[in-house]
Amino acid sequence: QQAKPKGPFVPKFEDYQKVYDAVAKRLADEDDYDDGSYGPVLVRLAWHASGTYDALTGTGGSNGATMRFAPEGDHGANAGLKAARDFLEPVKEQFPWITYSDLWILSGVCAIQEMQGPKIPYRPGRTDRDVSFCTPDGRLPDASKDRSHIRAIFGRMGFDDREMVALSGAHALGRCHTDRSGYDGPWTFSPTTLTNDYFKLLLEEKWQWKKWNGPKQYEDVKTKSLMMLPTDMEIIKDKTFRKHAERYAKDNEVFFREFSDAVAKLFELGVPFQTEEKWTFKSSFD
Ligand code: DDH
Repeated sequence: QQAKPKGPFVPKFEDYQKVYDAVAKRLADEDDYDDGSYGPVLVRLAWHASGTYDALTGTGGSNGATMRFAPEGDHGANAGLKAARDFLEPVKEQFPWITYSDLWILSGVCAIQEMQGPKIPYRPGRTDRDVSFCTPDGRLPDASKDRSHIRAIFGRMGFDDREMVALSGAHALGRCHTDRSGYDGPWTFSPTTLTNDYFKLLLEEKWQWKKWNGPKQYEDVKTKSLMMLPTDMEIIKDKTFRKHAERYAKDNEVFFREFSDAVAKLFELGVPFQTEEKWTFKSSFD
């Protein structure tokens, strides 16, 4: 008879792949949410956990999962993300050894890959931290603002113009909700599949201000069923941003490569990793 292994359970790649598989299965099963998938809101959870990073002070970022607590969970920018956190609760119960911080980011990676996006390299090592690590409100972007705001917010995290445009391509996914941000509608016709359509539509469609009582947003002239935020429109109004938008609109492979690099960087901001090695999870359709 073999002796039981002693010491604490040290999860390996296979164990994290099992968590990935469980999230992927839930994504496939729970298909009567929004446009048929929790994928977009999971991506947004991982991004809002990471996007609080401030390079100058080293505060914020995905280490800590402090959005679980007020005040951070109640920040206006995080409205609606409880749906994503609640969706992951059964997975956390099934794999109690994983930290919320690692789970949220792993789920963002899973959602991107399961929505046919590029592989996103991942490594674990985030620890959960208490309410005292909550970041102040105002670190995430405000959609009503212009290019100088985009550069200030993403520059604070350590991104350059090219990376800012690549990251914006995430708006191929999901939609705006009037009861969350106040804005309304999806950016693309396939909001549960990652493509470079966000850039194609931005550049190829005609856009006009939507006439309504809500916050200022654009609608496409042809169908009036798509939307762009004021910050989205800055991506083609600014000369440098536009150059990258055109590259991504022309070539989905280039977009996928640079999006993957930028998202992997975003998801690791401020995390004190113990290991160099990054993993690539197998997708459910590999
Ligand atoms: Fe975003 N985003 N985002 N976004 N975002 C919204 C939804 C989604 C901004 C504002 C909004 C990124 C950048 C920006 C996703 C991913 C990413 C909504 C609507 C607003 C408003 C929320 C709601 O009503 O439910 C602004 C401003 C910026 C900016 O760059 C200036 C980035 C970098 C990402 C990323 O993932 C890398 C996703 C996905 C959604 C769809 C969520 C959903 O529930 O559907």
